[in-house]
Amino acid sequence: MGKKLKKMAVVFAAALAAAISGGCGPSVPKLNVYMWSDYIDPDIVQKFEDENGCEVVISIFDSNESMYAKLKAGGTGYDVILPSSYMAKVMNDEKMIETLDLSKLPNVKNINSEYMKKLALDKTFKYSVPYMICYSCVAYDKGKCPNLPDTWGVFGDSKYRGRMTLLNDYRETIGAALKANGYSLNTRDDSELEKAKETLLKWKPNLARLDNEGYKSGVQSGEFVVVHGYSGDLYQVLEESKNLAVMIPKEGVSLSCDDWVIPADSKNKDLAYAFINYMCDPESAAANMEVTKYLSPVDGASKLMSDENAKSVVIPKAVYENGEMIIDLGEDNAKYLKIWDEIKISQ
Ligand code: SPD
Repeated sequence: MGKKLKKMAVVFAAALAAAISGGCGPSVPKLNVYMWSDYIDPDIVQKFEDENGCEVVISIFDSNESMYAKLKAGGTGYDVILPSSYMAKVMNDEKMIETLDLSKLPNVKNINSEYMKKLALDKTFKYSVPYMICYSCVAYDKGKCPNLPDTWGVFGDSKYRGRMTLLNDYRETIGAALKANGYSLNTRDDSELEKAKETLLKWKPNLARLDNEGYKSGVQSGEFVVVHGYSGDLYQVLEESKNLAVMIPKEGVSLSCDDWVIPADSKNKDLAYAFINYMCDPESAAANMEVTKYLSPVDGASKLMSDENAKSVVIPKAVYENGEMIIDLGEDNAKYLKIWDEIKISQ
């Protein structure tokens, strides 16, 4: 975790302590944001609060599915949520989120038009606004895994048994096994999915666990030597640990984008629009990229970063060439969930 994100954790702890001790003060509007961890510059959040006379309260989820399950179980009170594009589509289909009023989002003009044409799932900002583009790849300990081959097949190598993790994210991890077999990570084909399941059943005994958050400190501390993770999170870790390197499997990786949406039951819609609009400003986007190491689709943002930082968020050409955007599979999603259940219960 970088210095700024550590600072955010301290501020969060202080806010929690104040809340528990019953601290009181002038009441200001609260914007409740539900999003992934280590994923925003705390200084940008502070600037938004100062300029809008409000308090931003950030709650964290660690997967699209846990967020969705929480909302379906009655979780309310959020004003802005940050699902991946394929999950935003599901939420839109199920009328869980607002149809956006673009007159309140003038800064969407800054979103890169090529991104919107080629990769975005919601091409007209009907219900979502893209925030950061992500791919998933592998980080490893260079000392303990010299000459690690650039293939998903490393998860089948029993040499690293008990010291590897795969993401606890069914689209990402089944996607990795599909790619390892040369298939699309959006396949609907039963025999291809069966092959991916067999691959995962072979990999599973080599894993310490399926993990979506702990892999970052785990690979830093040396508990794990090979971890599957989200690109920016891995580059955040690499910045602090010179013994680690990133490997991009040659068979191809997933691409996804996390998109801002406004839940239909938000009580602070105007503030929610203002927040999303603020994140589409090039200065905010540049600051968020510097901290998170993900690539923002906001035009003009990279120019505001140092050359070194701007270079560090560029998505390698090979990722675009071999990568595939995760899309929503509608009813065929059930095929993936069935396999995932079988993988989870297997020993
Ligand atoms: N710190 C988590 C950042 C989340 C990155 N995006 C996840 C995409 C899942 N497909």
